[in-house]
Amino acid sequence: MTRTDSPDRQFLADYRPYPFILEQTRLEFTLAPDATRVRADLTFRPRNGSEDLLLDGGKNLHLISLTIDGREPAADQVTRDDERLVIAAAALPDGQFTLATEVEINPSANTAFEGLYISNGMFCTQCEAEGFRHITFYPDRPDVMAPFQVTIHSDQPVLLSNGNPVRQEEGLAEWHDPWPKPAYLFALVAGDLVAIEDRFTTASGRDVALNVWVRPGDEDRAGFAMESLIKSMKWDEDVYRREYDLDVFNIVAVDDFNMGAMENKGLNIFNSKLVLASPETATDADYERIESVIAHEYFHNWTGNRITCRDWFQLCLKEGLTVFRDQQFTSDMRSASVKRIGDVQALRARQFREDQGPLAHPVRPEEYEEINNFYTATVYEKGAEVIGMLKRLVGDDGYARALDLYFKRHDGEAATIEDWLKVFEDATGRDLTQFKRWYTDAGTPRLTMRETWENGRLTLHFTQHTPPTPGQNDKPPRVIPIAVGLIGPNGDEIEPTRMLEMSEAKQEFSFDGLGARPVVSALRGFSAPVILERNIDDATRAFLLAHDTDPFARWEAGRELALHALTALSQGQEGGADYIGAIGQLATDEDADPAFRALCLNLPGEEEIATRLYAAGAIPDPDAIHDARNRLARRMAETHANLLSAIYDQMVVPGPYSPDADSAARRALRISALGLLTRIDGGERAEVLFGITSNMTERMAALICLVRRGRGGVALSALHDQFKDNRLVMDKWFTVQPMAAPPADAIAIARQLSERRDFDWKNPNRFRALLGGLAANHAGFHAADGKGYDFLAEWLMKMDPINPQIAARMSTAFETWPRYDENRRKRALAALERMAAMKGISRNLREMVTRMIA
Ligand code: 0A1
Ligand code: ZN
Repeated sequence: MTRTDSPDRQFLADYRPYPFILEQTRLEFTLAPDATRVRADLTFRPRNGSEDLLLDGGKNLHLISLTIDGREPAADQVTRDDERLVIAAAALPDGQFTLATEVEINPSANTAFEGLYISNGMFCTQCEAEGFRHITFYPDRPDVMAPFQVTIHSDQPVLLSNGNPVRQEEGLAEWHDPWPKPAYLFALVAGDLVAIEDRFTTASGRDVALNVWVRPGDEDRAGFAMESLIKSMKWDEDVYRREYDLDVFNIVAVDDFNMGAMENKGLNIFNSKLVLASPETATDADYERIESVIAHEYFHNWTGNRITCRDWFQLCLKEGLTVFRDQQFTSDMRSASVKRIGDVQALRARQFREDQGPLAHPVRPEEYEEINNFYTATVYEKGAEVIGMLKRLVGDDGYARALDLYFKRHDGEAATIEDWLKVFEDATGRDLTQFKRWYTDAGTPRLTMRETWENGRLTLHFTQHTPPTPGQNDKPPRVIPIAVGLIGPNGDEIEPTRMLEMSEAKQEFSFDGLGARPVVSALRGFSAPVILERNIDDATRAFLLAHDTDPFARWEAGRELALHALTALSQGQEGGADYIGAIGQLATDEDADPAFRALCLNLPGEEEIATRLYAAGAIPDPDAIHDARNRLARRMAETHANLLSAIYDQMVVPGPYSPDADSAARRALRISALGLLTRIDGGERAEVLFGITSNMTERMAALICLVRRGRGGVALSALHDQFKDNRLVMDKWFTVQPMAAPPADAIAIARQLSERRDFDWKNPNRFRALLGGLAANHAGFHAADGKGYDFLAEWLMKMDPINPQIAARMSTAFETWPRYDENRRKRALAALERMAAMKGISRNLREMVTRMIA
């Protein structure tokens, strides 16, 4: 590793099982905002021989008492430092014993939202990855699993924890979770909440009570979350044969939450933005996201909870698989091809970007300083892609057999990637030694394809190469599934999809007996997360955009055309004619799904263009890219004005709003047309639409168009007046202004917004809304004078002492700094160095900035 060594660094190679078995965990909470008492009774048994008992627990735990089987150990047998408590082996009985501790903690002082904290007067917890150690002394590691018995004393009306309720009375509740679990899956909620209720009967007849808990007044926005939960439960039974295993399933929405949601056993806790939705406040994208995250957290019940991770290096074991499952679910609920294209776009925007820069790491990292910094697109989204490839290689039946074996063999265990690959080997007989490189080697492989044609034989010549990433220079070839089809000159498919398996650095595949030279449709369905480089002209791309039967490959052909035009335009060359022509045809193709047509009409974003230029060896110029994109959009609008206007009128969705996929698809196409038309109509349509529509999808779309044209004032005030008391809508209001502003105004706008009283920056959603909005304005954030970098760094340094996770997460806006010109690089580096030098910097932010500077 090129990074500086640190005493905090953890290594996969150092794994050792915990020397004790934890047989039972009993917790008793007496809740008070400033002084909560936590009593823990932990029954241990030594695994073998006598060792010291190490318990995680930091400075925030005020120890009141500690006994072993009821007796206090001698003072010199218990030692403490900033991170743990150690009980000397000599103080421990030979066999089973119970350690009882009582600590006092202060939830109202917990601004980092890790452990037990208070959000809007409600007690709640977040324990993944290492939050439980802020609640009590405990072996806070995922391979230590135990059944939990929890008692809560509190005057809050609703008291929840994991498992099944065993006692509920005024001021007291008792919960029992029979399924052994690690501490990171513990949860507690106490507050003034109301539930919307439903029930679900599992395939084997278990009657499960379902509740979505929200603050009074929010009940009418929780129905969609409940519907999504029921669909998820049914789907996991139908597709994976997985049933729910408790009598209740609770979901709670909280306003202060660092991430999206959390899969605590039987008590999922959600960021309220992923639960609450109504047509007036949520967009189609919000609805789709809610449906998929509810599914994701529910699916964790089997992939994460029943089978968990041995250690945090194995995070992708539960996250890659659960993302893969939620993607399958959404494909089944909505349009599979549109979902696939969306997932590839997200992967390229976030994961390829990560792989291209200083934060690149393997899907299964081998070292870290702060595990919270590894909840990344690589672990999640690339982790899911790797499973998709595995499924392609072993086939659907092989995958089903392997998964059945996985659940059977590892239920109740804390497993590893080796265990995961072994079930595939055992179930299918396939050797996965080479495949494992997808888990251990970072970086996006570059795949090149060249064609030769001779006497009715088409040969595809492939090479693969993975560029170096931090700490990994040489990467041997890996197995790559390449889905290929052939299209005849008349546009008919002559060879349906075939899966080629590449395993060497260089390899050829031939197709014989062909009458005329076909056009190759390669990497269909994005069969592997690689960058495919092929020499192909715009006319052939336009042909594929018109004829390819694989929706991904078809979309990709259009994307490539657009990117080709945009990179040329941004470098002062001509381009775009083929793309504009081909898009006109596709936009009028009434047989194509409107959502697909919308995807094809949307130009690649500026960040994507920059990534493409950098990958091709150029230095991206953010202002030139912004300009090129504007010019191409304007030309598209001018060329197809009538067509776009017809689409805009035709795609009105009649009747009351419904978030279903078909209606959303029509709105998506209508909005794409609006975005282009706004380039030439001065914003007239957007203004009218904003005034008359009542759904947030169209209102936001119109607002973005107006802000982009510098005409957002009236609409922004109207939205503010109507929704100033709705946090989630106000978050959108804070995002859209810096995000869609003309780049030259973005920083001033962000600064002005940051000075408002309602910029409640300690709320993670609000902070992300404003700073994330600015970072999403590519040319604005990367302003040549470095003001964007300075502004973000200033806020990260302010946030770090309050909430290090959020500061570290948002610092990834800097990860692309090495790709820009020298002036920008110098300014970004100066901002990073300022942060690195900050006194008292958190481990979270320190690790991120050090990796980015290295
Ligand atoms: N396991 C959750 C994500 C999550 C991770 C960390 C958290 O706090 C640091 C919170 C949530 C998921 O995959 O949804
Ligand atoms: Zn997850």
